[in-house]
Amino acid sequence: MKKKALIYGITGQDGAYLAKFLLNKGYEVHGVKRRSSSFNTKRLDDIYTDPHFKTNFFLHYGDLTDSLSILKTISNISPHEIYNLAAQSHVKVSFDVPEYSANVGAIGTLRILDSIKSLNLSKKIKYYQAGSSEMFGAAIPPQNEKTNFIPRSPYAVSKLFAHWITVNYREAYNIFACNGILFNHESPIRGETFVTKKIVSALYKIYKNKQKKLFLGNLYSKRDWGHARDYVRAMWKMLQQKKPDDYVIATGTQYSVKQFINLCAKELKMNLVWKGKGINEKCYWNKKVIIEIDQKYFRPTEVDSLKGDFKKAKKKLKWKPIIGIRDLVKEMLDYESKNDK
Ligand code: NAP
Ligand code: G4F
Repeated sequence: MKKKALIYGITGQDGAYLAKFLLNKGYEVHGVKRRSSSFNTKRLDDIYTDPHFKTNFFLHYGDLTDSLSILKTISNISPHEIYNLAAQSHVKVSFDVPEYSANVGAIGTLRILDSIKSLNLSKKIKYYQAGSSEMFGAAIPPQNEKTNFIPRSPYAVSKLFAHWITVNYREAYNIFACNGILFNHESPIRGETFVTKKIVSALYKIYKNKQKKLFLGNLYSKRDWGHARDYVRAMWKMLQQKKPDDYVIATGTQYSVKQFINLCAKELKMNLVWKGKGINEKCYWNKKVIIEIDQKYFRPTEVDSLKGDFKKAKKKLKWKPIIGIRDLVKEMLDYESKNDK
């Protein structure tokens, strides 16, 4: 029998990669999209087919703040696997909309888990929870499954609730539920306001003389950046194990935001010169200032250094990342060039 998967957050970066991955594995894929005043399914254009004709891909309206829609969708579809990738996923924005971020990220997770339990589907459905390395916050790197969580944002705190409620429903109701603790992962279809996409897209435009300047916040935080294509494979692998468990997914390497900029510039053969310190630091290209610091992009509390230790995933899931940071940068730049109008 064909396996059925239900993806919350299908219109996001990871949702799009996971949907394609599961369709290639022969799954029937269902996804939940939010109603919005303009199209929000751009990332799915290449796999969407008219449901009036034969297809393995279906979209349904819903929202993680709406318990009734969650209960109805899970009951109607009765999937074998649920992947909960939905969240207000921008850390800086979570300081502006903390209650909403918690409603979706924390209580939304509870709503799905409790629907599985209430519908007596605990034995049938396997559940994946999109946890985050942000939960480690101020913990000293390298971080692994045994590292203490010291969250530094409303987003991270909401993800911690989601993490522990997933553990609790696994233990209390025997649900096959796994937490993936994923470090940053990027791609050409990364949201425009995350730092890698913002840098790649702006540097490319500056290089083509279509933009004059880029404004950024903290250049010295360090992140462990992988590729989303590698990371969705790990999500699926977690649900194929004999027992449910929690796993760190990372590359084990880290770069600062400034190093990431320099990697992009190298790929574009742009010779950058950095001058000044703190908020007065500036980056020059061809004697013109192209990058400046704007205080508004700093967070009230920052996560300075993330670097994952993924030994457990390597041993138990036989997973490791394939795409390195240089290939990630190349792929992101190629995408900008192909979509340059
Ligand atoms: P993303 O591109 O921001 O996608 C988030 C998805 O959640 C979108 O489909 C969005 O829908 C949906 N969503 C937001 N609010 C919702 C609501 N109230 N009800 C239903 N759906 C809602 O995020 P991503 O990078 O793919 O990340 C996927 C998940 O992994 C997120 O939970 C994120 O927090 C987590 N995570 C990401 C990373 C990373 O580096 N990418 C690392 C660790 C964990 P719209 O398209 O309509 O906005
Ligand atoms: O790209 P970012 O916004 O990603 P951040 O905050 O690490 O969060 C991402 O990864 C998490 C996993 O650890 C996910 F859970 C989360 O959903 C999201 O996908 O920022 C990365 C770093 C930060 O230190 C930030 O302060 O870049 C710094 N930064 C500097 N200038 C900036 C900017 N970030 C953004 N978004 N925009 C800037 O102009």
